[in-house]
Amino acid sequence: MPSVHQNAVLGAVLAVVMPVFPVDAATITITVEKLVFSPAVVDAHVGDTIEWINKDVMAHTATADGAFDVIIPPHKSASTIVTGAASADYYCRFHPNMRGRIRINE
Ligand SMILES: [Cu+2]
Repeated sequence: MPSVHQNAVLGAVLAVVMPVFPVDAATITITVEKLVFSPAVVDAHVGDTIEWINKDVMAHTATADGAFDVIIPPHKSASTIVTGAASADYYCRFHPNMRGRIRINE
């Protein structure tokens, strides 16, 4: 039997890989390489998906206090859907010098 903890992890994984996309939503890809978010600034609309692709051998996060906290494992990708609250400057919790910005256009 899966533990409660495993179910919670599975739920989190499914939430990442099977988001419900609005019809006209776009996916905006940000590469994470050598401790840099590239591009550092992206323009997005509410409902868009932001996907970070981590090319480094270490884990990173994309963290905007009070809005989102996405863990990006090494050589993996992770994503979040832009909400109004996600308009933010974000950083990596492990490497606070890593910074990026999502500019939300309603
Ligand atoms: Cu990092």
